[in-house]
Amino acid sequence: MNRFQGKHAVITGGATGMGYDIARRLGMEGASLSILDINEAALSDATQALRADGIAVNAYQVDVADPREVAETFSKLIADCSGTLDILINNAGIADFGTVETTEFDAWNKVMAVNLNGTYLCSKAALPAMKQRGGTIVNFGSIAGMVGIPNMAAYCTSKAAVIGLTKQMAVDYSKLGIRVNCICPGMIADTDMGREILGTDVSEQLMKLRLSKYPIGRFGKSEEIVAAVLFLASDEASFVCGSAFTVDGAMTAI
Ligand code: 1HS
Repeated sequence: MNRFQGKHAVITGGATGMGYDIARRLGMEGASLSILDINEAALSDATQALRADGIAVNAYQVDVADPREVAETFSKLIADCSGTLDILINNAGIADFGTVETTEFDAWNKVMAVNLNGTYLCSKAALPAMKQRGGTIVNFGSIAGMVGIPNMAAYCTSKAAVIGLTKQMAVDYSKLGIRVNCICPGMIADTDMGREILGTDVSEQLMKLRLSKYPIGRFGKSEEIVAAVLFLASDEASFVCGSAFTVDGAMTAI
């Protein structure tokens, strides 16, 4: 398939993990890329690997939680791609563990700053260029924004806010030719974040309890989220707008 021929896609957190996989799949289907990441060494490795696959890519080191850095980065990348910004994937995100009582205020603020403010700031910086010829934004919500996950107070709250922001932006921008959706993954076992969350299960019993919430009988795989993100970003999803698109093995259906 060549669904993204002639399109330019921006992926935050694009140097590693699922962000890298999304970037690579978009590139393999014809998109040119801007990958953004806080990790400079990972950006350099990712850029080399993507170019070796014949993908046109520019890389930008940025902290998505920093308003000044985001504004400067987007003004540079928009100039570099001659203003043709078609797709924004707000993938950058972090997890944190704790109840409301045990979550320190600094940790709370950091999760909000990356997951929520980062999504807001990158969208704000991309929209003026995107409005010129239409486009699409895919945010990263989570089932954790729909149901409470034990010991993840800040993460759940940040993802619920991203779902709200997604719906709000869809209302303001759909009439301008910009579709905004969010993907809401369930537990994805083969990502750094998935491993981090599963690592909090101190016993076999806790792991079984987590798994028992998944009617499909297993956790998800990164490639299953990547495929859904590409669908949302593609013209095949032309009437999908303001959606919190669950990819969760029916975890939130029961
Ligand atoms: C990482 C992704 O946002 C999903 S959080 C899922 C936690 S649980 O369902 O395994 O408890």
